[in-house]
Order: sequence, then C-alpha cells, then structure tokens
Amino acid sequence: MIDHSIKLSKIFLSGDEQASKSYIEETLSNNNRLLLYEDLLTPTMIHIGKLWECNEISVADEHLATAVCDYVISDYEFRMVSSKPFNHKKVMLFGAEGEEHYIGLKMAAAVFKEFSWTVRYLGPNLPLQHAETAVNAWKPDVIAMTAALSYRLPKLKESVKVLANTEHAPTIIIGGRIAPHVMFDMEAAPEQVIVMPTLRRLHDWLEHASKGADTKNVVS
Ligand code: B12
Repeated sequence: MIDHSIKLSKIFLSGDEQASKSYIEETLSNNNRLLLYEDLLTPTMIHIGKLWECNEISVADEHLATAVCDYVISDYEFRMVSSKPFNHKKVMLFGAEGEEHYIGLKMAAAVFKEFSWTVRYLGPNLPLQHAETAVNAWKPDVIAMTAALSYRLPKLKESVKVLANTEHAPTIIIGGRIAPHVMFDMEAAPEQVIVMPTLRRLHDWLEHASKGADTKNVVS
C-alpha cells in the first residue's frame, strides 16, 4: 500500500476530491473500511506529514489534503450507511482539550456505527468542563478520546480521572498517536480505561462486545 499512499497523497494535494475517490475505488477491490482507513488513508496522511516536516509542502497544502481526506471519509460513510437497527450501546467521541487532530477519531466513530452503536461525535478540542457536562447529560456507555501529541498527556490524564468518576462510570477508550505511549499511566488509571492504538483493535473489541461480552475490563 506504500506506493498507493504516495500516489494518493499527490491527488489529495491537488485538492481533487473526485479523482481521490476514483483512485481509491480502483485501488481497493472490496469495500473494506479497515483496509481503506488503516492501510490507505492513514499512511497517506502520514506521508503528507513527512512532506510537511521536510518543508516540501506548506501548511495550506496540508490543510487541503486533510480536507480532501475528510471528504473521502464522509462520502464513504454516506454510501455505507446501514439500515440495521441501533443496539442499546452509546458512545461519545471527542478530541482531548487542545487536540486538533480529528481524522482518526472520525474513523473510530464510523467503526462504532458499523456495530450499530448510537454515536455522538463531538469533534476535536472539547474543553474538559464541557465534556463532563455532556457525559453527565447523555450518559454514554463508552467515551472514546483521541490525542496525538505527547504534551497532551497531562490533560488526558486529568480527563480520564474526571470522566471515569462521573456517575455513570463509563468505559474510556484512548486512541490516537499518543496511545502507544500511555501505558505508563495504566497502573494509576481506573480499571475501566482501555488504550487502543488502532481501529483494528477497536473493531476486535466491538466484535467481542457484540457477542455479549461486557464492555468493561476487556484487556486491550
Ligand atoms: C493533518 C495534520 C494536522 C492538522 C489536523 C487537522 C485535522 N482535522 O485533523 C493540523 C494542521 C490542525 C495539525 C496541527 C498540528 N500538528 Co499535525 N499533523 C497532521 C498530519 C499530517 C496528519 C494527521 C492525520 O490525520 N493522520 C491520519 C489519522 C487517521 O491518523 P491518526 O490520527 O494517528 O489515527 C490513527 C490511529 O492513531 C487511530 N486513532 C486515532 N484516534 C483514535 C481514537 C480511537 C478511539 C481509536 C480506537 C483509534 C484512534 O486510528 C487511526 C488509524 O489507525 C500528521 C502526520 C501523521 N503522522 O499523522 C501531523 C502531525 C501529527 N502533526 C504534528 C504537529 C507537530 C502538529 C502541530 C503541533 C503543528 C504546529 N506547530 O502547530 C499542530 C498541533 C495542533 C493541535 N493543537 O493539536 C506532528 C506531531 C509530531 C510529534 N512529535 O508528535 C505530526 C506527526 C507531523 C510531523 N511529521 O511532524 N496537524
């Protein structure tokens, strides 16, 4: 897929949404969400990040590529919308306070929908105080958060502490680029916190939960 992600990044950078869609349709022989998200779009955006880091593209270019990627996800989800009835599980997703990276979170929301969860997607950078209010009002079974940068860790820890202790005691899933580095925190974190670096891990967990397993205390 590496070649494909390099080619797709060029198309993203041209800003051509339709050409991006066509390239993806030609490249992926089946409609597999994880293949599209994990193996094509994510490496494409990582490549965009490398170009940006090396000053080969501008911040504006990177914004354009992100906008096209966002469009591709929305378009795919629009076409894949399921008529299956919702199950009774509720998930609230958002980016930790200060966190602007949301593409991975949007993908995670789609994976929950695939398993017929009722999804409330609140986007990036949700101030903790407002997250707490929303959780108390809506009482989700699961809160899924994303963070990308290591300096977000203190806010993430604080968020976990506050949200895990809300009345409904939701399970908290932490994803995003930061996830592989959150392990040190596990000892101190409440038992309902699960660190999930990838969408495949989330998919497996949801599959497990859909077979009747408790959504709490599932080893990540
Ligand atoms: C686009 C982008 C931006 C956009 C984001 C726009 C948006 N709408 O998301 C903008 C311009 C805002 C931005 C800003 C910044 N960015 Co930026 N950004 C990127 C870029 C190029 C792509 C991000 C992306 O969408 N990736 C694709 C998604 C799908 O990947 P992902 O988020 O990791 O998600 C995957 C998993 O982590 C997981 N996942 C993610 N969330 C969740 C949630 C759950 C529940 C689960 C289960 C899984 C999961 O699933 C996905 C698939 O596996 C990356 C490059 C990269 N390597 O990713 C840099 C990158 C992350 N950014 C970086 C930096 C430095 C910044 C800034 C600090 C730059 C600055 N000086 O202002 C700011 C910080 C802003 C902030 N306050 O958060 C660095 C981070 C370096 C580091 N040391 O960690 C990177 C790596 C670029 C680089 N190579 O240097 N960025």
